[in-house]
Amino acid sequence: GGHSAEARFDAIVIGAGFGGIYTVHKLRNELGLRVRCFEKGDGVGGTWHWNRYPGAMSDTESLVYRYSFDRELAQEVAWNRRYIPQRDILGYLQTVVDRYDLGKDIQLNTAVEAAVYNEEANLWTVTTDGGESFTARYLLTALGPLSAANFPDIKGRDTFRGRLVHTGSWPDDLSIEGKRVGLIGTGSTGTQFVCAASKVAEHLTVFQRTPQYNVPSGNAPVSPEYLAEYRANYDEIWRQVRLSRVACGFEESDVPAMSVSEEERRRVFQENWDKGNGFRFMFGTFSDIATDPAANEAAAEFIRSKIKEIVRDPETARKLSPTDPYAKRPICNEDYYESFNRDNVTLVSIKENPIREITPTGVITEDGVEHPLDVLVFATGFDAVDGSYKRMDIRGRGGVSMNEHWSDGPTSYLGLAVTGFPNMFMVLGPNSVFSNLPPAIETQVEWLTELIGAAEATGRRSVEAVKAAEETWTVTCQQSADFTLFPKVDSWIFGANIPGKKNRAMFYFGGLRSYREKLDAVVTGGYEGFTM
Ligand code: FAD
Ligand code: NA7
Repeated sequence: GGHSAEARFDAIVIGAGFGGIYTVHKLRNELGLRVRCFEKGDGVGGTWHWNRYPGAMSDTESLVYRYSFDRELAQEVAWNRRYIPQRDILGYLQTVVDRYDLGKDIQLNTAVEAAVYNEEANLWTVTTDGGESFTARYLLTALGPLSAANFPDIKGRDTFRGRLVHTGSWPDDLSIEGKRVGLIGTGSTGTQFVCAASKVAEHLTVFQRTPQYNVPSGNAPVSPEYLAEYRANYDEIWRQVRLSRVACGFEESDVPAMSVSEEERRRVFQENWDKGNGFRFMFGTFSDIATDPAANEAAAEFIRSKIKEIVRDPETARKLSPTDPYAKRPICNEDYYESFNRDNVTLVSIKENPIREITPTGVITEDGVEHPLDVLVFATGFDAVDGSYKRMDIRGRGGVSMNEHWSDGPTSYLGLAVTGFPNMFMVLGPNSVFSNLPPAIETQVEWLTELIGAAEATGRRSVEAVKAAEETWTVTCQQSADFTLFPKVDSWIFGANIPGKKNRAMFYFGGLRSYREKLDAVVTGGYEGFTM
């Protein structure tokens, strides 16, 4: 430990998910820097290391839920369904780590507790939970936007004598087969869990606070021809992704919903319902589902009509039907609504009938009913975007802490850098682009690699975001959010899921293409908004 020569690096990377893995590769293998990556988990993979709950999978398609940088790997790897399950995403990321020999520079089982900038030495000092410290000129945080679990302290929570787990740290030894399972939370995670658990649990009780709009994912086997076509059209597919808004690999619509007849609207909704995928339903049907109230209500009404059609019990169908706008990150599943037709699945609306308390043997609701359980699953989401930052002590120039700097909510310049924190760069920091994330991660890591390469080549000691640039980007992101209906509903995208958290934009809603154009313009302008 301490400041010995061997503890000194050119760059320290924190986190070994999609973001951190690629960052280590680029900085070490391309720029030739001495890099050390710290990961608190006992394996690489980030999200896909931690989220091992039954049913865990990506809900953006396999085709684009991967790196694009390695075309040769794309010729070799195969997948057999439209969506990749957790185990296979993890395997894919492990393959990338092995292929580029990154493992030797990734120190697992190591949580970084503090990172402090020393202005005189122009070095970051990082301290770990093992009491070691390391220094580096550059600090790259790839902590993950959805890595800090939200584990609400519901009354009686810690008295439960069965297994109580959060989906974001699912233990390998837990099987729910033949068990009485309770589930709190019906977001993307909870609904995936329902589809899987309903088929194996003896009984599944779903405690739903707010229903969400679900559409079919259209998951199905992919043919060898499909993969061959992917490989043959590789460049074109990824070019389209980078020139699109949500980067999901389909063409976004430019037709406003109200510009066509009601009959045509229903036809388009049905066609996309049949194709499957949440982002496709929101952005591939019409151009303005996320922005125009009438268009949004048309899509919402279509989904509600499907719930009525699918769910046999009218009371259950009513409880499952959202009434607020369709304006959260769109989710999709294999057979979510169908699951409620099973005899072993019960829906409890805890908005109408709240949880009174968790007991050693189950959950008691306000109506006095006791729901006996062997396993209680919290699919209650994450303290998103800045959650993992807040759990660390990060100090920039003058000892100012990141938590102080972000006391009004997290801000950044371009999702990448923060004023007062020189040579610290974030991957998927606050106000990064809202899209399918691997292409956003590649965009940022490639851009940062160029920036660091330029700083190294010209002998710049430090790179820092200018205050005015950070303020302008913050306003740009808020405006981009206000242009949509998303701020009208409470979700993690705005921090509204965490009691006491400031409710504000934490993403740029202008789309990946526009985000990339902005990054290009910053370079063309001589790294406009940065002091070097
Ligand atoms: P992560 O994968 O979260 O990696 C961050 C790593 O940093 C973690 O391993 C964490 O342990 C580590 N870390 C954090 N703090 C510290 C510390 N102080 N010290 C040491 N290590 C630390 N996105 C999509 O685009 N499409 C999807 O379909 C999709 N599905 C998802 C499903 C689930 C269940 C979840 C939770 C997320 C999903 N996401 C999806 C978002 C997903 O998080 C991103 O796509 C992507 O995996 C993020 O990669 P990352 O490297 O930025 O962060
Ligand atoms: P989400 O989308 O934040 O969903 C969390 C769910 O848990 C949601 O239904 C919440 O209801 C519910 N919740 C949260 N706190 C409580 C309490 N205290 N009591 C009852 N219910 C609660 O997280 P996910 O993990 O599903 O998805 C996050 C992202 O990860 C997702 O978009 C993908 O990108 C992967 P609420 O809606 O707040 O009423």
